[in-house]
Order: sequence, then C-alpha cells, then structure tokens
Amino acid sequence: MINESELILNADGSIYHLNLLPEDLASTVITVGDPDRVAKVSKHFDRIELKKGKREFITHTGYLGNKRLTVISTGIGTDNIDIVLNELDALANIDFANRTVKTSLTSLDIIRIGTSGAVQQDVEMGTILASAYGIGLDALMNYYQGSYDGEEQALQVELAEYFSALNLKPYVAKAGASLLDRIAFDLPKGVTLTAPGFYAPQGRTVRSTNTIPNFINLINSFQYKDLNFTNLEMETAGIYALANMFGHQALSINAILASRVDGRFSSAPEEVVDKAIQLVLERI
Ligand code: R1P
Repeated sequence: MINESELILNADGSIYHLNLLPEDLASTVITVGDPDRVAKVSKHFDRIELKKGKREFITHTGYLGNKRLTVISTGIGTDNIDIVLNELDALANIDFANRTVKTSLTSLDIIRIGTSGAVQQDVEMGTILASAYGIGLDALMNYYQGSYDGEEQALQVELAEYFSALNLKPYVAKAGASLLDRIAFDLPKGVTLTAPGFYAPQGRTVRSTNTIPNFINLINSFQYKDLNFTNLEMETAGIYALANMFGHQALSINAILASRVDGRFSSAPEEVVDKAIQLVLERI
C-alpha cells in the first residue's frame, strides 16, 4: 500500500497538484507549457466535459469527434514535468481506493505542443518540428533509474564528454515510435535539447557572464552519426524519459519561434503555435 505522504490526495479524492480524479483523465493527453494555451486547444473540441485546475496545472477534458482528450498545462521546466508525469501515471495506474498499483496498466499517449528556439540555420522560424530525441541537460533523471536502449546509452556517453565543462550527466530519451509515425510522419524531425533554464542554460547573455561564452556555437557544432541538435526548450527530455520509464508513449511537437543562430524572434508567434495545435488535433 502506498502511504498518504507518498501519494497525496486532496479531500475530494483528487491527486495533490493536478487536482484531478482518475476518471477526469483521457488516455490521450496533450501537454502545453502555458496555462492560457489550454483553452486554445480545447476550443477546437466538439464538447468540453470538465475544466479543473490548481496552480499552473489547468486541465480541460473533452471530445474531438469520438476521441476523448485531456489537455493540461505543465508550466515551465522539468521540475514541473516530474510532478505532471508522476501524477498522470498515478491517475492512470494507481487504484486510489486501495492505494495499490493496478494489475492491468494503461499506457497513455502524451503529446507536448510547445514553443522552442532553433539552433541550426536550416531550421526556419515557423517550422513545426517533432523531437525524435530529447536530450536532458537538467538533473531530473539523476533521481530515477530510467529505461534507456543501447542507442540512448551510447549517445549519453558522448554527451557527458561533450558537455564536460558543465559537469552534467546528460540523459537521452526517444519519442514514442507509434506517435512519431502517426502524428509526425511528414514533419521535420530533430534532436531537442532540454535546458534547466531560459537564459544562460540556453546560451542567452543579457547581463550575465556565462560559463560557456558561445553556448549556441558549442551546441550547433555537435555531430554524432547522423544526429545534430536542432532546437532548445525546457520539457521534452523529461517527458520522454519519464514516459519511457513508466511505459507511456510521448511525442513533443515544437513550434519554432526563434532562431538562436541569427538572433531573430517570430513576428507572429501565436500563428505558429495555432498551426502546431491544429496539426496535432487533425492527426491525433
Ligand atoms: C519558455 O519560454 C517556455 O517555452 C517553451 C519552453 O519549453 C518553456 O516552457 O515551451 P512552452 O511554450 O510550451 O512553455
């Protein structure tokens, strides 16, 4: 039995941070960073069944045709992803009445629709890019025994060496293969770096002196087999690594709003995000 302080439930039986009951969750979940983006997804639903929320975790569950979908905001960063992925898994796979793991487990489809900056010249602003790999430059997975295949482990070794100046233990996690095939079949696919911050951890110098002066240069010079880094954001690797550990399928779809190579930012960011939302909903 999982005790009360390990799996905290609110007075109404909902899970602590997400404020959801198991029946509130669809088996296909769209995650967005920005709480305001939840309604921009659910406005396309044919019917909204429930709206709930707590802190930055806003949830709408409803139907698109016959398909039941949940859209939830995660806020920013893999520390939040730790909460969201664990609580989504608990909603799906823990019997809350008995506080035990269910005998029959559910694999969720988890699709991130997020914003991101390109680190290669050939990834244009306005691109909708699917992350084939997430590379975690944060410490989240130091705390978990993740589930990594041989390719992921080999790349992890390369990256520890490549980023040795940062004293990191980067982790590598792939997208869910079936979601990548179904939703991203014709999209450009990339290797997404997940940073533990927005400024120095993504090579920005506004008024700081950074450990690595030209971080974007370091990033876009990396090459391993046919892989190079395409874009930077703050959640994908954590979502992929925890989804793979728990046995869920995950896919991250990135609306590219900035070019970090030539220092430009989109003049129409909302249009790019809307394009990503519509594309995912058409294929989900
Ligand atoms: C930073 O501005 C935020 O934007 C990106 C990053 O991953 C980070 O969460 O994604 P979202 O637009 O989905 O939040």
